[in-house]
Amino acid sequence: MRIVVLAGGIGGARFLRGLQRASPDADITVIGNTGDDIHLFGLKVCPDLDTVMYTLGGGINEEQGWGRTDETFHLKEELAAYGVGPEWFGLGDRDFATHIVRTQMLSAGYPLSAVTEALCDRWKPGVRLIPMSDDRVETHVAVTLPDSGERKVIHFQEYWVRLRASVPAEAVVPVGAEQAKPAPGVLEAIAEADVILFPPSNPVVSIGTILAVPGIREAIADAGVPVVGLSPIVGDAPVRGMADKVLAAVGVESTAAAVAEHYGSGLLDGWLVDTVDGSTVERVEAAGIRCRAVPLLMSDLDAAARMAHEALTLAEEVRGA
Ligand code: FO1
Repeated sequence: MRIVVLAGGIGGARFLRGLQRASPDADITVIGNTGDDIHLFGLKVCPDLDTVMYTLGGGINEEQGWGRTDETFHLKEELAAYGVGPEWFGLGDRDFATHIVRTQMLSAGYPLSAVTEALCDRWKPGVRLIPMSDDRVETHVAVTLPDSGERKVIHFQEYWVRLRASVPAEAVVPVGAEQAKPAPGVLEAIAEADVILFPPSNPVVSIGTILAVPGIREAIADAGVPVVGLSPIVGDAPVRGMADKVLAAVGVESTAAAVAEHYGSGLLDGWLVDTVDGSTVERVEAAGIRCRAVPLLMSDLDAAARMAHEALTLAEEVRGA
């Protein structure tokens, strides 16, 4: 079975590990979000691609869900000693190697998709990881800074890591998305898929950014195969991260049903909500999206595998409908 998964960072990567367990023979293609990418110290950092690669490749810092395990920060300390920032983004020594190799290959003219394939040759994630685009897309967030009251547009990473999403996101802009083209292989993978999954990644800055690349949303809507998503919101709050902050920016309430309606029945055929949101199944089905309430807390690999199995089961129900 050919499965295509649109993935952001931590939630998407953990779901993918469960999907591999639930469907070990599946041919999985991951379309990775690159809107979180940031250029630091002259290097291109791709947080969501690296989180998928490290998580499935066995190198992830498990508690954090990002960065490498057994990490040290000598390079970061030395840069700080020279007064070279930013200090708020925790790049570790092992992680720096990934960004150096990536930047070296990009400078040599390789597209990000080829670079990602090369990096995955080492990590062997067991999926095909393709960036949503080879073109530069960087999510920025409009905020009113707490101390000065100044209104500013800042990089998503500054909003998420330095400000800890502590102020409302007044607008979320995937800069460059309109001009971006799907990376080679993205549209082909969608066209050849037997099922397409939206894992519990951030619906605005992760999955929303991938869908903002012209051609991708249309390809999924026209794929003619079941498209099933899992709610990242459980009991009106995001399981992890700051989905509620950015959902507000796009006028979507932080509920499992509102996220399904946000994606729309033109895109989604099926939607899994957590058992605590069982009462919302009716509202989602009224939106033309088949809905089931199942446990959605990805507390461990077995839980993630059960969720993946539920998503694939719902996809077959949708296909048979
Ligand atoms: N997240 C943090 O909360 N603090 C950090 O210092 C941090 C550093 C970091 C370095 C490399 C990387 O690939 C990811 C990093 N992240 C950090 C996570 C990152 O902000 C998020 O994983 C995604 O951008 C959102 O999913």
